[in-house]
Amino acid sequence: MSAEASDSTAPAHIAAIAHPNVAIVKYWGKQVAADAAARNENLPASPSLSIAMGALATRTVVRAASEDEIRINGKATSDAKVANLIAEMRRVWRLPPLAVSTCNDFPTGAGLASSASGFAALVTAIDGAFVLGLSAAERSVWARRGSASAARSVVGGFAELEAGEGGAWAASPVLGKDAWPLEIVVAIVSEEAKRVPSSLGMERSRRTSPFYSAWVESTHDDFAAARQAVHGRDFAALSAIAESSCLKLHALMLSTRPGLLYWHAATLACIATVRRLQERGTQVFFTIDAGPQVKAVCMPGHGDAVAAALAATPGVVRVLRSGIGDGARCIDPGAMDAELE
Ligand code: 2P0
Repeated sequence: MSAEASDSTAPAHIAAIAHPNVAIVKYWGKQVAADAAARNENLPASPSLSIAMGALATRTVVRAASEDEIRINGKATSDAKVANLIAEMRRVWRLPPLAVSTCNDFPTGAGLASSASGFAALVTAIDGAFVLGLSAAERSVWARRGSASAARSVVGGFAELEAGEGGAWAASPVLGKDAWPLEIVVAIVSEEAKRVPSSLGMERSRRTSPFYSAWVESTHDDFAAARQAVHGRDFAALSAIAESSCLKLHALMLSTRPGLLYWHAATLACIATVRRLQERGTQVFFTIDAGPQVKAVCMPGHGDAVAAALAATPGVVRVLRSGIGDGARCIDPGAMDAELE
């Protein structure tokens, strides 16, 4: 990529698809930025590891237009993070005004990582539309600038995000999606968007929680152990690390001032359900991100029992089931047009 803005010519329009991801080892906190340029890099304070949910998707179409326009789920919106990322890309490429239209087939802003799939799809669509020729690692870096978890959705499968050579942060694959076909059952307990967005919440944790430095430090160890468990397909080890990282994150959130409490009563009921399943020998573990939904990750063959038990848990609105998904990629825009009509 050159520092000089370079001309980019576009075909009519391009669509891309990306999947949200479930963090197994969580990211919550950014490196302290010395200036605006460093702030735009959006560098995490600690590494993270995730699995993509192939049955949930964001689809995004990008077109050259007379002025910038962003539509999310059919509604025109002004999204500062999207505008900021496009502005950053324009410092490198001479992009025309863009019409961006993005649709999620799952609840938006409710702890299901819609910003992860959203920025992964956006960067992939812009790369495709303007033939920028970016590698997956470069798209991951651009997506990270929008939302750090989006770096992992570019890669898909089992993905890790950590500091690379010279402190550059791009996600990379740990295992492909077919190498260990785990299933994810998502218990939706509320479809409402969260009140405190993640970026704001994590900055508040950094500033106010007495546990923040222990969180960052211990996450490096969790990350190394999780990566080893994934490489070894060791479900018991991965379960222990994932539940611990999840509960530690929520303890950090609770110790933030004012406290961040994303759980609902039904969230706790779902944890109790997963615990009961585990006592009966079902191979499953729970994890929860910045929202009330519970994601139950299970070994192949255990999904039916987990989905039935979570669907019967009081307060659960519905359950979604997913296998592990691919990374972000361009798709036929015709299919997308039909969906958006
Ligand atoms: C994660 N979360 O690792 C953690 C777990 C939520 C809980 O990444 O500020 O939307 O845009 O980089 O990626 C949510 O935060 O935050 C998140 P920004 P992002 O998936």
